[in-house]
Amino acid sequence: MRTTGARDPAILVKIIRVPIKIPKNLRENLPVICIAGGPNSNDYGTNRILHHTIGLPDFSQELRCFQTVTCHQAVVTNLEDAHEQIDTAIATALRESKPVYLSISCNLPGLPHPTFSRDPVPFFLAPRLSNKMGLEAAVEATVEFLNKAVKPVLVGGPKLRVAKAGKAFVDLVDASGYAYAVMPSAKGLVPETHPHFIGTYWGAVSTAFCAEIVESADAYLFAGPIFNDYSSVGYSFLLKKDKAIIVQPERVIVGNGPAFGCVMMKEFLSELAKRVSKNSTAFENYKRIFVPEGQPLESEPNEPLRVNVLFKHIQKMLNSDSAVIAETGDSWFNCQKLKLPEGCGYEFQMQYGSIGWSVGALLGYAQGAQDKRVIACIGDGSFQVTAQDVSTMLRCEQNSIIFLINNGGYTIEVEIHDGPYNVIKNWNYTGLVDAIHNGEGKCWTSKVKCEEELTEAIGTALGEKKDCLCFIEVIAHKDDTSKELLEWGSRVSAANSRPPNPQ
Ligand SMILES: Cc1ncc(C[n+]2csc(CCOP(=O)(O)OP(=O)(O)O)c2C)c(N)n1
Ligand SMILES: *[C@@H]1O[C@H](CO)[C@@H](O)[C@H](O)[C@H]1NC(C)=O
Ligand SMILES: *[C@@H]1O[C@H](CO)[C@@H](O)[C@H](O)[C@H]1NC(C)=O
Ligand SMILES: [Mg+2]
Repeated sequence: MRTTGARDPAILVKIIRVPIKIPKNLRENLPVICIAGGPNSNDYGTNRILHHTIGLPDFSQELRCFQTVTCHQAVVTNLEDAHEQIDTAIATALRESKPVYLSISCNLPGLPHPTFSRDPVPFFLAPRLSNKMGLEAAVEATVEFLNKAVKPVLVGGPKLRVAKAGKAFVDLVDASGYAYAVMPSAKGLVPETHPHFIGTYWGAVSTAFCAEIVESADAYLFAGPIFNDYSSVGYSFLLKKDKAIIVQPERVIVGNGPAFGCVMMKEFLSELAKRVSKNSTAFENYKRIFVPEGQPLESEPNEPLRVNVLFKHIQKMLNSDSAVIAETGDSWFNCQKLKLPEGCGYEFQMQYGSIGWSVGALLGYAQGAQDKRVIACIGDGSFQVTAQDVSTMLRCEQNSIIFLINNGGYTIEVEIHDGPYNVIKNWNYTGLVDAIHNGEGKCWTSKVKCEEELTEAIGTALGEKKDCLCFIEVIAHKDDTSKELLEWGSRVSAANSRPPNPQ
């Protein structure tokens, strides 16, 4: 690391010169380094009241906010320990794969210091290894459990990513011959083109025939799951703990017990692949009963565009050079049903589930994955929260395709708990993006109301305007939703509105 000559806190990011591979992912367990410009070093220890505070002579409030959402915080107020503090923060972020907070007094970055005099040596962090005996015992117990099952299945969860175990999971699929499914928040982490893939396991809103096979299995191994009220569809999963093997990044639990700590998921799945016996019963059952989903009904000429028709067309746009970003809202469900070609990226955020996430996520993803044309599906309500990020996309010359689904409000919320607050102020979304574009940079917008207009707009976005940021505002009926949202909304609503227990 080395300091730059600039004092602007924005320039602080440049002091991080250690080669960090920015992961092309936006999900849980990310080593994000948040760098903030802090008060002038001479102000610490005084009783002064500074700007960007709540008006008390206390500079710790921001730090305390970040303490709850980062795994490490460093406040650099002098050059003597700056190098060590910055190193420790970066190493902790990488080792824990979690965000860290780094505040640096705004008068320090411009100054030279001998600790920063040499170019940094690339980081090397030793990988965490399993306790060999624990690993052996966990594999032994799991093999015994799985090898006596009649129709076992595998389910991939979102923590496959932090465990870097996606490939080990597929190796286990190949070795075992089991059918495998993916949890909604893990979509994109395992291939969907593998013959044994049976779809998204999401309880009552799973893809066709997937929940039936998973929930009727007599043994299921979940690799890196996060079970919350959303992923479990209002706690309506029909799973039994005594049939489950839960593999977390560093831990394995077999049925109701035993549990094994200090076992790394990747090593565990690889060892398991060597020892498990083949059993394709669940997969064969799936193949036997499977009936493909129908196609949406053909549109009449000029018929108002239906959401199922929109997603039929988005499906056709996908290839190995694409990625899909799915915003909170009905897009969660519609995008979840897309069949991802090999190599097609996929991101969504159902754990925190904040609306407006996808606009910034699209900006960052497109910047990190310049070999991909990123397609974002964003609801009108979500877009209103973070629309201004489009400006930075244009400045960075990104050529993503945004489908802005204008259904006039918070449709997902309508299905959970309705009220007049779910209708939002309509904007001229193409007009807004045109105003941001303002004739500078490459941008193309279109408003579509029927399938003919959609087909034409997609043709233009993929053809003539392939170098432009393409913004397609799709006008949809306020009640036009996926069927999965209706089912999920009713169940989540029931879970949210459980009455208080009697005291
Ligand atoms: C920051 C934040 N505020 C509020 C919510 C509650 N919320 C969840 S989804 C949603 C509406 C999303 O509307 P839109 O983007 O138009 O999607 P639609 O369901 O209409 O497709 C709201 C308000 C939230 N998740 N995050
Ligand atoms: C699966 O395992 C069951 C129970 O051990 C066994 O009876 C069956 O033959 C196996 N099926 C296949 C296809 O391997
Ligand atoms: C919305 O914006 C577009 C172009 O940016 C403009 O042509 C159109 O007239 C606007 N619509 C309304 C209703 O003002
Ligand atoms: Mg909406």
